[in-house]
Amino acid sequence: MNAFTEAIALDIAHALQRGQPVVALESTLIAHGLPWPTNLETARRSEQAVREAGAVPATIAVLNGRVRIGLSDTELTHLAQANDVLKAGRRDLSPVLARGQSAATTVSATLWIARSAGIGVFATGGLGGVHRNAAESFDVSMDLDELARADGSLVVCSGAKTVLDLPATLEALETRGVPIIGYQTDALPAFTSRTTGLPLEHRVNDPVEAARLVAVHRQFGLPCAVVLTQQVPESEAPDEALMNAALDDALNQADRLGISGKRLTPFLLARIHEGTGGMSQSANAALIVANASLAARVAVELARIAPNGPEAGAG
Ligand code: PSU
Ligand code: MN
Repeated sequence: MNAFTEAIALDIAHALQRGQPVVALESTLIAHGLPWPTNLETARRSEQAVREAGAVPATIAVLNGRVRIGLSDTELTHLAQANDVLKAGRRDLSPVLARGQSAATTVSATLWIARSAGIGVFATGGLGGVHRNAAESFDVSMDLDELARADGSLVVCSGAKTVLDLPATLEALETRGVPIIGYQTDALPAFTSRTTGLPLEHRVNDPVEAARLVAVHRQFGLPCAVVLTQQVPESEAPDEALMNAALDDALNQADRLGISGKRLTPFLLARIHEGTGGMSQSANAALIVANASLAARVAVELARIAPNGPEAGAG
């Protein structure tokens, strides 16, 4: 029992009570990361991928001033279609809740809500991180600080978004002591790009190995999340040259138009989707679904080997 008990859909609450695997999914990529109708399809396919792997999906958002863990299809559709849904990081939660507003939750907000509800496994697309001009703008996503305090959570992603300063993002994770583990890869993936060429020191090759690592991390009580990162499926990776040209163009446009702060990520993603003729968009969708599936497979193993983890409601 906790402050979020009443916000949890029944199937998720039951799974948590019984120590069955649950995977949290974020909603910003639905409301602000992908265009209609790819966003709704991706949200549905992610939930389906979690179910197929034997876990229960828990998509998280704020609707009319209430935290919601587990959404109906009508609610998912609303998030995907409405244009008045805000983007909420952890710092936006209290004002959005107090004013009765609706918001999609980013990695930082979703991770915090999931952990508070006892859900210890979370899947997303690309992490937020250090933006390219951060030395001047100080634009560093609150995702990083939340990862640093999300003790025992597992976050499955495809590295950090290509639009970021990726070497600086890796350094920032190191500073915060957050382990980042390659899943069947030795280098950091960059979202829709399969590799940044930036080496990762740690690697696992299957869900069992990943689950063991997370179980050890939890046993030690380390105060941060574990990040598990895999590449976009090879058949879906867009052409690198096309991607890079679209990215440069998007960054220039953002600079010219003075787009900054929380509008920057959605702006860049939309421009890149346009600039690659939708190729980055289908890659983006594919990696999100693949991450949901991997998170579920690891959650199933975790529930098997460490039945007293946060999934059992102890978190
Ligand atoms: N990755 C995606 N699409 C997204 C995001 C990440 O595939 O929309 C979102 C995530 O919700 C992440 C957020 O937490 O962008 C980071 O935003 P910012 O850079 O404003 O912190
Ligand atoms: Mn930011």
